[in-house]
Amino acid sequence: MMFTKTIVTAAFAAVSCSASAGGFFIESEDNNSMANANDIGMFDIPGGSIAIEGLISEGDVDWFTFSLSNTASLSFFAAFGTGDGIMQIVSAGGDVIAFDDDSSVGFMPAIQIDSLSAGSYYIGFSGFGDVGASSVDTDELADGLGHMESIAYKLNVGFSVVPAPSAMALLGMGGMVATRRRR
Ligand SMILES: [Ca+2]
Ligand SMILES: [Ca+2]
Ligand SMILES: [Ca+2]
Repeated sequence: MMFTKTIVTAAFAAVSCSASAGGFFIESEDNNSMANANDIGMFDIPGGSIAIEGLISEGDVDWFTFSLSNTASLSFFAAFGTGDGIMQIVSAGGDVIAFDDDSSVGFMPAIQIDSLSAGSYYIGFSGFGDVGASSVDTDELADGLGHMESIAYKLNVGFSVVPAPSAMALLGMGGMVATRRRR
């Protein structure tokens, strides 16, 4: 019984207490590797958006990390005036899930990912000349080397989080336990 109670409490906390609505984040150096990534938070139900403000100059790369409480669909896009930026999305294990150079307007990168599993992920923003599309499905991470761009950027992360079946099952179990305890 005690064990069940603990699980119910944890499930409730995951749904109701994590930041999710949205916000604004300013990058902080040194964020030049996954290990030193700026943490932009835990994303939870129902979703929202975060705007990151940052700056890269020649040789700089900016890494950000976030975690998903449940399966989510995400949209990443960078906006800037001049320069040519690129972006990678990387798993916690260091594998490149997605890369983009110019899918948005002009030289701006944009990436959409459907049904990303719960867990931690990384976003790398760098300049054209660093890594390329061939980095997808490898562990070749942006390191800032090889680019000469100077870019003042806004990186927008939009997300819609869908409760995973396991989370729904936990909540359902919580309801059953509560009913039993009232008897
Ligand atoms: Ca920077
Ligand atoms: Ca940096
Ligand atoms: Ca680009």
